[in-house]
Amino acid sequence: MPRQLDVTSLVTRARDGDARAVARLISMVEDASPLLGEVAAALAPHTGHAQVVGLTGSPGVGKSTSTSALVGALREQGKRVGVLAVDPSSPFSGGALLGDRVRMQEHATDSGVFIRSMATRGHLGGLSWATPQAIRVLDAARCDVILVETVGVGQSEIEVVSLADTTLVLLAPGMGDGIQAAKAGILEVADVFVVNKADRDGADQTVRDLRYMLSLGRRERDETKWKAPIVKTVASRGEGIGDVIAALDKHRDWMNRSGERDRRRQLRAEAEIEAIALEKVRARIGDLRGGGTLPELAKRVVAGELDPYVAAEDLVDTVSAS
Ligand SMILES: Nc1nc2c(ncn2[C@@H]2O[C@H](COP(=O)(O)OP(=O)(O)OP(=O)(O)O)[C@@H](O)[C@H]2O)c(=O)[nH]1
Ligand SMILES: [Mg+2]
Repeated sequence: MPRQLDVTSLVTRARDGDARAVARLISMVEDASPLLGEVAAALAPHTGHAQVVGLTGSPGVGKSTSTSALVGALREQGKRVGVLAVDPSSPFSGGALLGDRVRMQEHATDSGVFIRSMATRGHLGGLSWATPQAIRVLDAARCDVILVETVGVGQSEIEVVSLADTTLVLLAPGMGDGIQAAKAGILEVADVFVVNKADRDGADQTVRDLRYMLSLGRRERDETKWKAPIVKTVASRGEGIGDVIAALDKHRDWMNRSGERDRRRQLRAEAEIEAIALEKVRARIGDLRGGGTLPELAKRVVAGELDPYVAAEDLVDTVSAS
């Protein structure tokens, strides 16, 4: 790889399905390469086609196993598939996700599948910043479906939801998941519920509990609204995966018909712009520290000449003007 990277040719190669070019572009995103702006510009005209599917749920519920099974089923339909495994708790790419790599091994040599682990801790703004860019890379690389698996830890669940066109929430029997899900507010954001490990005792009870909790939230019967279906699976044996795919297709059609797809994408773009803008503002404030503006303001606050609110206003004005 030459030192001077030709971004345009990288993007062209990624569009032709060159896995190394895809990997390289995602690395540039992850490392916040100085060429990031150029990368984003080169990707932009080629994005907006993929269906982005988020998978979330408690640790060990079967997200990776389901992802792998979904990849297999989508490949049988001839679709090109991208997989992003996002671990917001780890600063190391691949470390905590090693097990996933093993599970994904069967797809490792398939040229129609791109698999990438991302660690987002240490990134300012966590998921909100690097993951959407990685999704753009896979989208531009002509993936029909992009599966984004996130280890469920509170905020990141909500973040992955805002990234996805369709959100799968996974539960398993006997994990007290239903109640946890209700607490996390995840019930409202699920487009499809998957009760995995249906080979275990209590799966039907989990489905009943879930139905009951959903019925509590659905007071008015608005027929135009999407009602998240509940699908039972045994991901480790591939059972029910066809039903999950059918539910995904149905949700995609509804999203297109109802205008919800565009509404979500609009919100997603707004959040993305905001995250990048905040990042830029932070960087500029950092520069001002070096330039003396921030220390100067601080000195005046210490001396009682200025209150910190006025000083902060000053700082924002200086940043906006620069
Ligand atoms: N009995 C049973 N076990 C399953 C099923 N699906 C997955 N498992 C097992 O459950 C364990 C966890 O599965 P994973 O797919 O790694 O779960 P995960 O949600 O990705 O886990 P984290 O990424 O650690 O949050 C593994 O040992 C799987 O083999 C299932 O349908 N039935
Ligand atoms: Mg996993």
